[in-house]
Amino acid sequence: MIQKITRHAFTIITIAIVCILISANGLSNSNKIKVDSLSDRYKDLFHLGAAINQDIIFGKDVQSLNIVTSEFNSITPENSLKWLYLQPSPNKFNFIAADKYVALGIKNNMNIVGHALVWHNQLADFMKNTSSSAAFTNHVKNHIHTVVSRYKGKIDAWDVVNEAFKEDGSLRPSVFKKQMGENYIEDVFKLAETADPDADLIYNDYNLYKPAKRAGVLKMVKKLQDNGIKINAIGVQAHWRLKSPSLNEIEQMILDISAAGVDLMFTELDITVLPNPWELVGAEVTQNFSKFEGDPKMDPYPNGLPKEIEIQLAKRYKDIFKLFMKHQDKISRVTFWGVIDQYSWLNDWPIKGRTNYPLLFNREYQPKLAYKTLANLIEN
Ligand code: 9MR
Repeated sequence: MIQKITRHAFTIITIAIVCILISANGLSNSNKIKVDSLSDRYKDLFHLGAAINQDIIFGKDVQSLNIVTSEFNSITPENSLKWLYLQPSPNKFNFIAADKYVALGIKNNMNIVGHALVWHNQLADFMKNTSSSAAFTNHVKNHIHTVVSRYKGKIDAWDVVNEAFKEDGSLRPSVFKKQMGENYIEDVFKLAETADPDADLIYNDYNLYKPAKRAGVLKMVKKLQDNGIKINAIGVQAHWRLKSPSLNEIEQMILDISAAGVDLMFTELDITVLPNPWELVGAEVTQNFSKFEGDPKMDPYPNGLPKEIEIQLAKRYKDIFKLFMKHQDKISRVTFWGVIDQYSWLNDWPIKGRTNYPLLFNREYQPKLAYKTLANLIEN
């Protein structure tokens, strides 16, 4: 009898425990809030991307890689697809990093950007030393054909030409202009289109919020359009500061570019929080700022970002994104130039060895206030 009662009691207790576990589990499931990634939140507005370096591409920086694959839906190679690395000597291509980069984008179903086909920087030395114009042009044809065809149907958009204009809106006297002539931009856009007719073709540059430079670029766009040459978008680099450009300047730029009948992509967004030597010494870009290296006045936050600056940065990102949201019909992508502050190019430019904080993730791979502010701009 006692045995029977004990058996019953045991059964009842077991059933009770199972019920408690089931209901607790149900409760926790119903309480679980799914938190969307940043790119999920903005997915109905525009692609949200990040530029990724070699360590991310090769999976050495796993934490950054995890941020990229979970938070962004577009990638740009920070350096790996530049001419110097793809074709360092004539017709000797190295596709190891580029293949890995493209495979990463495909695996994660991302929008994949190619950066950049024609640029006077990070160009192979042999191109700078080629004396015959015909040979130079053949190298350009070969480069564009080989690289763009290899990733046909895989790379969604190409920065075909990067930084071809001077601040006054005239064509930069680059080696491309010197060797291929005034119409080289048209020629290389045609070459890119032939190699992959379906890829979006972009002209990419900085300081386009400045009217004179923008006017020069938009004149070129019109020339291409008038001649029936495909150009899909203007890439606005957006290496900006806490206080400039003004929101009015940015808005005018958005309106003007859109009115030219091309798409607008913010291709390289970051915001420096450090003092700018140009403000101190004028506006000559080629100026050497090495005299400021190690100057504590120019590197005020080596041990961490003060709260009030972090708040200013978040507010600046918020203001900019509100503008982007207002004009989302004209903007198809916003890409940050990097993932965590530690590896931003802005730690070394325009003064080497500073500690900058321009991005959405800090040196501990944690989302900053700026990230949270942008996430909260859009309801979960
Ligand atoms: O972020 C890139 C940095 O690692 C390179 O050293 C630098 C060389 O010029 O290029 C940086 O990326 C540039 C991009 O390719 C074009 N627009 C300006 C970017 C910042 O300089």
